[in-house]
Amino acid sequence: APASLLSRFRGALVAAVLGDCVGGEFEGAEDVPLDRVLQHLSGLEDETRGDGILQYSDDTAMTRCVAQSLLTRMGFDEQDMARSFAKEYSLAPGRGYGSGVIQVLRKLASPQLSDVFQPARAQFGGRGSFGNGGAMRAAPFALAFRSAADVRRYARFGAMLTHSCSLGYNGAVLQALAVHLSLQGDLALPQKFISKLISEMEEVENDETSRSDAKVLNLAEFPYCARLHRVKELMEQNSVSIEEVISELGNGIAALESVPTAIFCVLHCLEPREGLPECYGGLERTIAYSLALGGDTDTIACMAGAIAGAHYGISAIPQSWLKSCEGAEEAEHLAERLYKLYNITQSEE
Ligand code: R7I
Ligand code: MG
Ligand code: MG
Repeated sequence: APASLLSRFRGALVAAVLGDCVGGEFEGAEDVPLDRVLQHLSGLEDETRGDGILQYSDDTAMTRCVAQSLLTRMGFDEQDMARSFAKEYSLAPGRGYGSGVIQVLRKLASPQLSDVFQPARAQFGGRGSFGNGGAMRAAPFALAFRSAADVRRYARFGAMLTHSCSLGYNGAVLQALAVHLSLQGDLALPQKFISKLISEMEEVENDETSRSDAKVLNLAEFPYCARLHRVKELMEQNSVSIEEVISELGNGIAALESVPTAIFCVLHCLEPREGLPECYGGLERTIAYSLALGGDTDTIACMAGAIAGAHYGISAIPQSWLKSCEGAEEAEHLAERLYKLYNITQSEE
């Protein structure tokens, strides 16, 4: 039976934390043999293992801020969300934040700041960051707003607090939309799922700023749509190597090189795959496969985890994995509160 909506809400936020926590081990690694990934994951099941809990990173820290702000303000409030990011950073600066975003988070802490979007605009010579820091924390927007239009609008503003380059915030929009569709059960028809995302992103990328950023950065027109078309092509191939995925889609810290990749991980792992244990379900496959790509593993596994968790639901996540992850219980609690908010808010569609 398909998972209930509440189970999907829980699954989305909890599997995101799982991906972040287990992905930290391989962040920045170039070659990650599948053996090492499976060893790392089976180590989580070992009760006698003495290495304790896996800490979450900035991905989860900022996702919690987004969820908490949406809950306390019962919607999007840029001032509150900005303050929440700044406070979280000042309390725990050592969670592995991107080297550029730290400057933004410091500026957001200033009580004199009136335009909370200004510090992000000053990044990287005035064009803004194209890192995946907006996308990695985008899942809660899909749990707070019912309509695709609202998910798009607020995921964009939420990302713009730190990422003012269109490649940065459009990546967040894509990630939030992927979670939104997955919550609706759309992954039951994978081809339709990817086609819907492409047509959404055709609208999103059809604005002057996105078009000119793509040009300035020497990218194809409609860069996210182009990557999503590659995802579609890879889905139609009989077999796909890790190397092909990395060269076609990327595994880097830029949103363009990680959000479509995370989406591919979920789609690819809907079916059993060679090299992955037969006892694994789809969610376990998705997490393991994300880590095996190397590169920005915590973030790709976090984003793939959110999309997959929204599809399979909470019961697909092994308890033995979760018990090693810092913040998993808190994520479940936030998901339950967002579910209540979702059910009292009227749909605008
Ligand atoms: O995007 P951001 O929050 O970083 C998120 C990543 C995730 O992998 C987390 O797990 C954590 O490890 O960091 O932080 P930013 O500093 O905005 O962007 C990340 C990096 O992308 C920067 O430090 C730059 O190396 C690169 N980058 C850019 N480089 C050149 N020009 C981002 N934007 C630009 C740019 O415009
Ligand atoms: Mg991180
Ligand atoms: Mg990362």
